[in-house]
Amino acid sequence: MQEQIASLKADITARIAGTDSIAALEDVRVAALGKKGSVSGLMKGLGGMSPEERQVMGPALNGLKSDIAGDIAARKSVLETAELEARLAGERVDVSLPVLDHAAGSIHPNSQVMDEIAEIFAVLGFDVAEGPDLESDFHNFTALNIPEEHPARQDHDTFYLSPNAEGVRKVLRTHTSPVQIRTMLSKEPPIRIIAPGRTYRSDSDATHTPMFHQVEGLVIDKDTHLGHLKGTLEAFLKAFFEVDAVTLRLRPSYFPFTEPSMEVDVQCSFADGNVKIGDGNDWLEILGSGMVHSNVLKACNLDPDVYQGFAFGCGIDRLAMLKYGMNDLRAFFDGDLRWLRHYGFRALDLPTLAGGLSR
Ligand code: 2NM
Repeated sequence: MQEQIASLKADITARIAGTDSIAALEDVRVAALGKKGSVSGLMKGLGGMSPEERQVMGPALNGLKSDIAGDIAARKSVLETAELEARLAGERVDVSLPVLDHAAGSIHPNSQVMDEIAEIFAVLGFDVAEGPDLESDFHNFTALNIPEEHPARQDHDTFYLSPNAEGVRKVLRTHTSPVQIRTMLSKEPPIRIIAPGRTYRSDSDATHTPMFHQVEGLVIDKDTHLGHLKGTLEAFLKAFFEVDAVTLRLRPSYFPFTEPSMEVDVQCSFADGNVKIGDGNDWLEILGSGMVHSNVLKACNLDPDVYQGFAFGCGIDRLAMLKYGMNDLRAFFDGDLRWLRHYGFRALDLPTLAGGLSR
């Protein structure tokens, strides 16, 4: 019997060592330790032994069983490591390979303009904030002082999703302002952010697409005033249009989420169909802005007697058209390679203020 155990052990140990996969190892385990396995068969014989025999063979068989279980576990971990390494080797990418033809692709004007804007505002101390495209009614409207039944809800030509089981319907955000709401709800002032991204309104013609891009900005602190707003926008527009000076005109306007609200025009001139930003005898409407409404601050749990701030917003597509002389918004979404190559923003060039934004 002792010899039988020793030879069985040698046999199973050799088979374990010979396995080359987890599946093969499992077969060996079932053949040895499974209900009808060889070791289990020997264990069954214990019942017919004399008490003296059983006292010797019981522990011997239990030792065999636990030795084999240990060997299987050890082999399993070796096989698992080998399988993982083989998979990783198969997925290996050589990131040190040189880019063969990086001029073949180009950056979309919207992405280029977003990179330029992020760079300008980074130098002014602004973080980039992001949020979901699918928003709640609260973040897109209610917290922005646009209550239920407010006409501005219709003005926005909102895309609504079907209500869920609880009757709650989400909206495709009509502006990036919900990102500002989320930021005010989750961060302590001082806050300085820009929120660039996709926005959606049911509107489509030569100057409107149902999905478009916006950038909005928000500053909240204890003594923020209109002077900060004007200075920030002046610095931004000067850097963005790469001119030495811009003249701004602030016209009174109305937004539910700001009070006072103003439209910002920039002085410009038109010559042979080209617009030149900076000076001249014309004005171009370029941004909406204002001081954040006290109702918005309250909705974000900020005390209007302690905190104030300003916000602004504008269309990225429109900024790109003005800066790079594009005349039809629909070309932005055609995916026409000739159009993209014509503007040719190089894939590996990141705009920097020091290096020149657009070169
Ligand atoms: C605009 C114009 C004016 C704006 C306001 C806010 C918030 F969340 F602070 F209330 N975010 N964005 C704002 C203000 C946006 O876009 C034309």
